Amino acid sequence: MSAERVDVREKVLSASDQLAAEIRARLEANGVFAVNLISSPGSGKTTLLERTVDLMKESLRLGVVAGDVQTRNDADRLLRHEIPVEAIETGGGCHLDARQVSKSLEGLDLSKTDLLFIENVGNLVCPSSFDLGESMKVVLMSVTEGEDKPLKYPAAFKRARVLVLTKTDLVPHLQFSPDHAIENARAVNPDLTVFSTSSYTGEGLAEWTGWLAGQVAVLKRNKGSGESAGP
Ligand SMILES: Nc1nc2c(ncn2[C@@H]2O[C@H](COP(=O)(O)OP(=O)(O)O)[C@@H](O)[C@H]2O)c(=O)[nH]1
Ligand SMILES: [Mg+2]
Repeated sequence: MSAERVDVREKVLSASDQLAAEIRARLEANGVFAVNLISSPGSGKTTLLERTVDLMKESLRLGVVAGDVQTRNDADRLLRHEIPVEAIETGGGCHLDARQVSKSLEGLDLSKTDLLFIENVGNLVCPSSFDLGESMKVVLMSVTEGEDKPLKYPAAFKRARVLVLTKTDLVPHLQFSPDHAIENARAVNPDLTVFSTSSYTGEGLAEWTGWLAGQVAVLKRNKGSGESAGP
C-alpha cells in the first residue's frame, strides 16, 4: 500500500474513532450501558434480543439499534416487543460505523435509556474492527457453526468481553462439543465471560440477563460516585 493510501485510511479511521469517543461520552453522560452484538448472519442475534427484551423491559429502560445490509425486518421484529428501536440499513456495508450509530441515536431518548443493544450487521470479520462507542462487544456463536470459528475469526473473539453460545437446544442433533468451542474461544481470549443459551428453551437466559442487569447497576453506581466507565 502506498504511503498516501495509508495516510488517507488512517485519517478516516481516526475520524471514525473520534466520533465513537463522542458517542461513548454521550452514552456515559446519560448513564447508558451499550452492547454491540457481533456474529455471523443467522446466529440468533435478533431472536436473543427478542427474548432478552421481554425478560428485562419491566425492570430497565431499553433501546435497540438494529443494523442490516438491507430491510428493516429485525427492527420490525423488535418493535413488536414495544421498546424503542432504530433501524440502520447499510446498503451494502458489511458493518455499522460510528456515523450511522450517532445519527440513529438521535431517534432515541438516551436520557430515558438504561441499556442499549446495537445489533451489528451479520458478519464475523468487519464489525470487530469498528468502535461504535459501545460499553462492550458481545460475540455470538451458534452451535451449528462448528467449534473452530474462534480460531478462524479471532479478532471478533479477541475484542469481545462476552461470548454467547446460542441454539444449545440443537446440540443433541449435531456433532458439536460446546466445551471444545468454548476452549477455542478462551484460547483466543482467556478473559471471555461465556453464556450458553437457547432462545427456544430459555436455557441460560436468566444468567445472561442477570449479568447484563449487573453491568447496568455497576455503571449507574460509578456514575453516581463520579467515576468514568471504560470501553
Ligand atoms: N433451534 C434454535 N434456533 C434458533 C435459536 N435462536 C434463533 N434461532 C433461529 O435461527 C434463525 C436465525 O435467527 P436470527 O435471530 O434471525 O439470527 P440473526 O441473523 O443473527 O439475527 C431463525 O430461524 C431463528 O428462529 C435457538 O435458540 N434455537
Ligand atoms: Mg438479525
